Amino acid sequence: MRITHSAARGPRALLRAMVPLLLFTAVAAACAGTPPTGGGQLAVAELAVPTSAGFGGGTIYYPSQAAGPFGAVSLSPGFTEDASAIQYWGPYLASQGFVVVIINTTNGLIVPEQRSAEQRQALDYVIQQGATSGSPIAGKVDPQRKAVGGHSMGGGASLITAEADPTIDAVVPLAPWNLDTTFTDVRSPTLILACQSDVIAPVATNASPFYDAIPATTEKLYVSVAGGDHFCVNSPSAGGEEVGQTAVAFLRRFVNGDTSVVGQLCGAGAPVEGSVFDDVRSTCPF
Ligand code: 9J3
Repeated sequence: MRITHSAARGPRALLRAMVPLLLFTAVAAACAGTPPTGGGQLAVAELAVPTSAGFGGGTIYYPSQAAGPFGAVSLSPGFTEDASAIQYWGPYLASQGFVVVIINTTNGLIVPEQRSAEQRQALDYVIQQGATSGSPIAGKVDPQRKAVGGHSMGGGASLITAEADPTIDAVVPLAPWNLDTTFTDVRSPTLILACQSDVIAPVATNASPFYDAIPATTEKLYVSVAGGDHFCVNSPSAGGEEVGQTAVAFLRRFVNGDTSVVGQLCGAGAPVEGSVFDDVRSTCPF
């Protein structure tokens, strides 16, 4: 879309518009980041999701020994990425007591609106599997506790999902990207994990205006990783362990209704601007 628009303004504009895409292609291979440290205590198993499920398939990560039920989290990768780009979030969150599906999209080139539709199908799939006797996750999914997130266009998709489905309990966009910044209809608590030096989805035209557009009556938290590139939050600890810890606390607070973690989000234990984060904003206390 951006490229078509720019083409009308001439070749130089087209070239400028393509720079993020070229940068993206150059670094996409390394985008999963490093395996995280500091996960939870629960043993985790994986369940492969076939493409016949309706979206592009993917993987469900779930607590294998603990009974649950747990909240469901549906995560979408970004433009040209597949599930592997954000794979470390799966076992990390599952070890903390969530059933997480990380999807492949039917096509790596689809736009955020389409990623939102596929992410919602995946959320429904997880809930349906949780209600299916014989499924490895039978009884492990609470259909009333739902969160969405995703990287880049997948992060934009998660905000679109929240606008369409107010029963979503929490939204966690990772370095989100979308052409339209006016997310004024988001009513679900939102944690935006941003990357200060992202040149593919610059915070000034993406994460920051998204945060500002979400009404102040919606609980929200914005943390930006100092010096982070577009892939700085593809893994829960790539940008520092505080990234994963903040996401877990936010999901516990708003998916599980666990107020014992608010001290990690607001007040003395809240994320602070310093060596890890360059920008922290919130509607605290919540
Ligand atoms: O999902 C993404 O990484 C979006 C990056 C982007 O700017 O795509 C433009 C074609």
